[in-house]
Amino acid sequence: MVAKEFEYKEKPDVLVLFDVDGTLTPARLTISDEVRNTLAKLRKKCVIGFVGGSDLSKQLEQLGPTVLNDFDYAFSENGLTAYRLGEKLASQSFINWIGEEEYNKLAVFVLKYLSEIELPKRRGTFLEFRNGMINVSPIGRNASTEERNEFERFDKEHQVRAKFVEALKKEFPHLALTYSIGGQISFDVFPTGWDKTYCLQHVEADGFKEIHFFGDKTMVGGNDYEIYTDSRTIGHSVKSPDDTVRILNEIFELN
Ligand code: M1P
Repeated sequence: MVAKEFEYKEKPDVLVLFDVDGTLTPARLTISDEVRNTLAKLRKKCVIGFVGGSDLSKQLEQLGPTVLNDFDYAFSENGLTAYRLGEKLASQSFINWIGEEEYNKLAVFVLKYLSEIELPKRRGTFLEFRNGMINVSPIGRNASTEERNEFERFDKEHQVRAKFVEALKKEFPHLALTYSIGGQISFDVFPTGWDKTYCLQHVEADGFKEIHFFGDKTMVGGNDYEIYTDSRTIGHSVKSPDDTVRILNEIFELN
């Protein structure tokens, strides 16, 4: 049965979910008017939501201050922070899952490892503590856009993040953690299973007949892979926000 709140739409039993970086916006940058207008047209037809790895403060910067009103569903940190029609839904937390003692060991290892590796530049905020995960960045989250691009090139050559992840797996084999390199300068660490498929439990009660997912990191190891290949979704792999708009116009006949 279709939820009452969505009855006004043309296709109230169709949900379209979007990754943020590389799908709705260029990496870490803001949404264009073209994407915004396309989403507004789509929302008249279907139920729409975003599911990002970042926390809500980043999505407010990227998608705009009215983001909770512009989408039917808003999922930050893979859905560990979740909103439906602007109302917050109940969710779990990383710290409750891992416990203070193990988290302390993990944080100490991360900070020690970071202090010992060779890097051309270091900025600030190397370990970001979020509700549903931690985010680890060798250069630091305070890096500028130019510094991000520099780090990304350096990392391609030296595999800083991949080596770091291997060291963490070796040190903490008893923890069921997933390490996800989804962006340019960092990687996310969260309990296995708390990938983007986590958000799907929040939409179950609305009984959608079709759930579309659009993402750019859909390859194995990318942070869209699990939800893109999940049997509950119809996955669309995109190369850029322009590509997203093109496919939406084709499938949902928005023009
Ligand atoms: O949304 C993808 C990733 O975006 C950011 O990554 P980075 O800062 O490395 O470009 C982070 O917010 C990360 O958590 C997120 O998965």
